[in-house]
Amino acid sequence: MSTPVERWVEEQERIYKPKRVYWCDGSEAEAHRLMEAGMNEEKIGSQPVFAPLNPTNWPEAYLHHSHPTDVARTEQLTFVCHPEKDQSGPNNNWMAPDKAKAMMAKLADGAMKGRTMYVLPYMMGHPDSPYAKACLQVTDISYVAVSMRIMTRMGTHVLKRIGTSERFVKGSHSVGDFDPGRRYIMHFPRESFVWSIGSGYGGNALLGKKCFALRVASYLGLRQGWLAEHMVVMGIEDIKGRVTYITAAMPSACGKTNLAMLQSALPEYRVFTIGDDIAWMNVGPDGKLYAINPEAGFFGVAPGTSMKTNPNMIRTLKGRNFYPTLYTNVGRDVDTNEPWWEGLDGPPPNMEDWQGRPWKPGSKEKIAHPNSRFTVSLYNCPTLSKEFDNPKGVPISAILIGGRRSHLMPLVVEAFDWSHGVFMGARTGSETTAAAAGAVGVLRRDPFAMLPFCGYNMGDYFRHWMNTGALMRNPPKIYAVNWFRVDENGKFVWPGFGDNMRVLKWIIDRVDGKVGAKETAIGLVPHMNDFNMEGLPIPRSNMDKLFEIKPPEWKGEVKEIEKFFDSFGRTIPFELQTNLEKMEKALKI
Ligand code: OXD
Ligand code: MN
Repeated sequence: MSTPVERWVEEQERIYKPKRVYWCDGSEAEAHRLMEAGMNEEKIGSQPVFAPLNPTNWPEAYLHHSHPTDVARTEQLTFVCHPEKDQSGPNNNWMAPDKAKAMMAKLADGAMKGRTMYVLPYMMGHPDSPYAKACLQVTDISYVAVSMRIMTRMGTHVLKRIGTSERFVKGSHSVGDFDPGRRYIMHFPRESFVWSIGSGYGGNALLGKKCFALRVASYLGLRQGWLAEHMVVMGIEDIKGRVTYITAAMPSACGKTNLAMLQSALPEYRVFTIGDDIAWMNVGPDGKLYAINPEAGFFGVAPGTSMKTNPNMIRTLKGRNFYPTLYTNVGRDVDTNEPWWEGLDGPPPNMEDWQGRPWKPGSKEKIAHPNSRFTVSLYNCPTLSKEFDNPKGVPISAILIGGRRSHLMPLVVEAFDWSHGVFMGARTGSETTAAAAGAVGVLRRDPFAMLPFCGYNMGDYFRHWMNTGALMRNPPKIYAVNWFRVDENGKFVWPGFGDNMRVLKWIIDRVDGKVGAKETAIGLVPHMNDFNMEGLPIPRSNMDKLFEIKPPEWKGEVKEIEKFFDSFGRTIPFELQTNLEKMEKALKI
């Protein structure tokens, strides 16, 4: 008798008709074989899937060029298929599940002819964690198989854990012919099933990440009473060795990875990394909120990463523990065969761009794609927390919610209470980045940085956040943060990076009840003499600019928030409306 896992894989084989089926065991020897296949057998267009980079400075490093039309998440081709449109909400594209499956079956029919179908058994979360989930993905490209081995805990042990159970998470993936017209990422949250065709890009193809650990898991969290969030998880140790754990939600390409492994500008603090992208948060038996990072790797944005901005990431990339590290759509120094991206250092004279084309010095074209990425194991990270593998997770004292706002939003604001914090999360706006296809720099509402990742109606999601607060004896404090305010000349006012520790210090002091705060119409802000400005390279007047609240500017914002909340109709919790009205009154606008 075959098991449900075997039967599902046989069904996938019947659909895709691959030349052969290969079950991955997650071993390092196998990773070497997959890299060989990617260098010698598989191609994207005329280029091999992987090319080795200079291992002297960049150990175990390989370059991957994606298909040029396949460089970011494609939100317009991403669907969440609940039985009713209203269950997916205005925040998602929707198609009836049967219709979506029929369409995908046509695209999938024979799509793996002449190719290998890799079967990937993997865990999201530590296998011993009560919060972990056992998953299976099929794919037809070594890039995805190797990336999943870095990003998750992959191996035969997962098959043993699933055994004869029907309850495993299913991901069906084929790159198809990379035709954007035949590219869809379809989610069926009620069946814990994702079907993705036509893209090899991380967020569309590594199905454990955005597709399962956020879209499908957020829906599981709604049903089971927990939260799947687009958040950093980190510990901050003070000089006495006491660690405060926090999570932080920020939209894609807004500095989550830099924050997760920040090198503190204040010598009395050290940061320990648990995760840079996804947090699963459960209320523990003691009534506190605990977070795990379900992933095991970083899929980070390369441009802007340097010894100056994120030295710990450069150390991670140059670490030697876990094979291999992948570089996708970065540039290449032709003389030294090293990876290169904007912001790393001055451009070497002889470069190839992200598509492998010679780059002419002086050209205005980017060398690395703005959304070029590295894929590297968290176990390489020198700041990895010793709690990373703790199955229980870490207790969370504060939740930060960030956006990229060049105006209006102060550097940091504390919520009056949980309900006000949920309001702050729900109303968050952010200027768009290159992590998703489409225009960059356009302001859109991105509540809790989850707009592209919430696997159900966001009105119900806000209600779920409200309810989760009520389950806790002492819920974490909630903060809105914004590192991106600019001055009259368009220059960032706040230095960011290691200096963000100053904001974190104030938050820790607040959590510990050591300092007071100033009440404003939009929340609590620091008294400047409680805010550590020692050695800060900006004048006090600029600090005032960072906390300035200009009621006339807020008028438009309030209108926008109102419109946004209205778009959810009856599902929007009344508490959000009440908080909005209170804020409007307090601003006297
Ligand atoms: C990511 C994203 O890749 O948010 O993490 O796009
Ligand atoms: Mn992300």
